[in-house]
Amino acid sequence: IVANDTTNPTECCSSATLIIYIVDINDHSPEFPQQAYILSVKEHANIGTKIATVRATDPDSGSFGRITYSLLPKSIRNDFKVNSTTGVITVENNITLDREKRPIYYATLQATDGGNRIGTTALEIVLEDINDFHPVMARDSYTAFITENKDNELNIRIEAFDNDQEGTNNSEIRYTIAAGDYRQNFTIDPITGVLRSVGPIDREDMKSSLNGKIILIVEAYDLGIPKLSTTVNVTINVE
Ligand SMILES: [Ca+2]
Ligand SMILES: [Ca+2]
Ligand SMILES: [Ca+2]
Ligand SMILES: [Ca+2]
Repeated sequence: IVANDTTNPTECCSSATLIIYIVDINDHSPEFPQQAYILSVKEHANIGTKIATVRATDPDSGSFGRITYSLLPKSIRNDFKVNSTTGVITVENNITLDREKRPIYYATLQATDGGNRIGTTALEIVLEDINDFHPVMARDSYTAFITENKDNELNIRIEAFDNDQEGTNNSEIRYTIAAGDYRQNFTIDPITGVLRSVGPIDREDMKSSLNGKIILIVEAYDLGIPKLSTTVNVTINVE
């Protein structure tokens, strides 16, 4: 600023330097780099397990650029948590995060600056399967009748189911004969569960205490790590 109270254009004046401060206004909302994020975490992961860090930016200064994070809807906060200052998303409840009940969660991550301007991004949180289901037999027990001295007479299918994710090792089942007298006289197809007799069985050769009854214990196990299994009794009456 120059002040001049003479008509002399030179050596006339006094001057002062004026610094103008531009006062920031809150003209930016927080912004996330992506409109949506697909995140994943193992089902039943421990409380506090870190899933991801999702942060927004806001170029305003001071509190107008200071971001607070929150998850919406409120009900999602029973299962997941976001650190309000860091944007780190973690597991909040390891029991309810159950892929067999609900495999995918949808949430909105909201960023709010100190002037209440808001930015949001969509979260899709996918639960990864763990092997937490045992195979379950289709029946409590199996009974079959075969005639002695006849070849390859037995042909029954043992069947089990597994609730873990379809098409993965966690639900893929194999069958085996785990125990039983005369088990060497039988085979089971490990994949189809079809149980067959191998060669004839002579009832008179069997231990009399068995009373013509052979009990095989068939095991069904999945291919998860660690594997889980179940067994069923198969009673074969030799007549
Ligand atoms: Ca702002
Ligand atoms: Ca589960
Ligand atoms: Ca599972
Ligand atoms: Ca399983």
